Amino acid sequence: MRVTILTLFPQIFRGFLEESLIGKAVEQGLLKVDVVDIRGYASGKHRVTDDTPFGGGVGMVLKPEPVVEAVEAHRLEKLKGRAVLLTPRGELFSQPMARELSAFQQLLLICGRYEGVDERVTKLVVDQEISIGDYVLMGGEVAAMVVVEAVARYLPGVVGDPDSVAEDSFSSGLLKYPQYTRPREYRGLEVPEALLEGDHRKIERWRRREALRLTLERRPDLIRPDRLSSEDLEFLKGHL
Ligand code: 6GU
Repeated sequence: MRVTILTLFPQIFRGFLEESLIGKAVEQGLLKVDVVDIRGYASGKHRVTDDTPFGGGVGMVLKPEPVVEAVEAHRLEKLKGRAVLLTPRGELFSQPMARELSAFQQLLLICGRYEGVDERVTKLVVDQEISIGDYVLMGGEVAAMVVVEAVARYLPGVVGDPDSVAEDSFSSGLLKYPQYTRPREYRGLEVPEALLEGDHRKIERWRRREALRLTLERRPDLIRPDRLSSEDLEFLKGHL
């Protein structure tokens, strides 16, 4: 997959693209990332990228020409691509969306800034608008990183063990069970017995129940009774 990030602040992405699993994926060529400075597509001596809003009001609006021209210059016609604008008014990002986006050969991520982006950018070149949650960020850059991480986990070879993608919170529809590693006792806190005996059925049962308990407590909105076994439902009844 090729990811093309369009931003006024390309430096924000430096450490992100070099470190950890994203850095490795880029190094191994599993993921190709270009960070494009929108200012490079602005005209005039001062390469101005923003202007005051028609109709008045606070703040500045990202001008249409540099954004549209940057998209047009970097959209690869031979690749099946999707142009995404990161904006708080977008559709709420989710695990299914991450999986869908992982099927495209090119993702163009346009980072909004200021009080908004001229609406003609959306009309001319944007396929989809995405928000990462109900809060306001100063720009789309952090949101673009969120999308890159969530999508990259679905690309073959990026996450060492494909089971860890399948088992995650949300893929199963439940929050993930608690994890423990050595030592068996730390500051008086013991690892639960069920995990120590090597009895795999017992371990699975404990994990399933902990996942159900956590999900009921913190995210009851995620619980879909039609996707639960009769044993799951029986266990949940005992916790209502
Ligand atoms: Cl994608 N952009 C901005 N500026 N704020 C956000 C967001 C995006 N998602 C949530 N808040």
